[in-house]
Amino acid sequence: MYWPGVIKHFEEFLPVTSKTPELTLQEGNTPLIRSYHIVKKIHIGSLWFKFEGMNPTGSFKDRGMVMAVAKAKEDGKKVIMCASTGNTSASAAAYAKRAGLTCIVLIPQGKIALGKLSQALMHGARVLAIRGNFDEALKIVRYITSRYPVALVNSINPFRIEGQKTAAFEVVDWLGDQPDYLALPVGNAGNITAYWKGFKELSARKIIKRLPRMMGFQANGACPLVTGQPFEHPQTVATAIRIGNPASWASAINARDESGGLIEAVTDEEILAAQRMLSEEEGLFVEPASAASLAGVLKKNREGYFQGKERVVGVLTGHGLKDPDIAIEQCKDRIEEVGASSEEIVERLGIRNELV
Ligand code: AN7
Repeated sequence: MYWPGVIKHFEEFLPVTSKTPELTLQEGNTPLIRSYHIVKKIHIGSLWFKFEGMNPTGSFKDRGMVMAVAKAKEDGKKVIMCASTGNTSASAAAYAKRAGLTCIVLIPQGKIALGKLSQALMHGARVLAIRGNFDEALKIVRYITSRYPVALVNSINPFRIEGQKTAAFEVVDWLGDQPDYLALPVGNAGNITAYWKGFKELSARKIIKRLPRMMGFQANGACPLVTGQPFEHPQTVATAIRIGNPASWASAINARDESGGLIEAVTDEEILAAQRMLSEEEGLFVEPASAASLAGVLKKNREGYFQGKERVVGVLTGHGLKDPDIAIEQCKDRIEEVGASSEEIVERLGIRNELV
């Protein structure tokens, strides 16, 4: 079946006018994959993964970006700009080209995953690596975009949230109903804001009867929404969510409280263990930040949080290929070097029963 992308498919829910240019890389319509194996370790009814790494640039950012870039173009802007821990820059760079606009990205030097950097560069964005962190980069982008004719496409741009909320619509479409819990990683807090907005709109239109509880998870070296204080020097292996002062702070807290949910922290070790579990047991390769959803669900399960019948959706925000370094770092010892010889390999594998 033909999929026209999120703007066309969800037109009636989005700020689309007769002047909004057509724009799509056929983002959205990502799979909601049922857990076969990991679910057995958790005291819940069913576990599903919304695999946002299947979007055209490999992360959930494409949903909001297509909307923000289309609106920037509608507004006559020629240049878009963002600060990014990586995925936003990859998405902005791709959609800018698609729309015929120029893209400038500010990234924290040395702290973005290789796959994301390669995307921004290959799509011909102007890439400025600042000697500072994401929060400093965002401050600079806010300053420049408020004074020059450059469109800001970070998630403080409300069109980003509008596009991103379509993920909530798809969860409900695929599941046939709302989940009981939606677990997701939280960095700048645009995504939790967007999902909550999406679910509330479905509820207002009586498409769902109850609202899910939102479970946000930050890395414990970068968990301002948990401590209530900005982190001046956020640190985590999950570079995507290495953010010390989330732009959508208030709306994240609102999503947590209105939904009766929670925002908690998980350790880097828990994040990496969940990342390995997803790839080794379920066949799903995600980047470290994305594994924070599962790490959080496993943590709440250990604490006896679930009753046993809940339907839980974990959002897997970005593809594992985004960050090959951290993946390889964790398992490079497992590569076995052998001679180019059948006998040696049969011997090494310990294969016994010969067919012939
Ligand atoms: C894989 O690209 O902030 O809480 O600049 O890349 O909406 O910020 C990325 C964030 C989760 C957190 N998972 O989402 C950026 C950026 C992945 C991400 C998040 C990000 P928000």
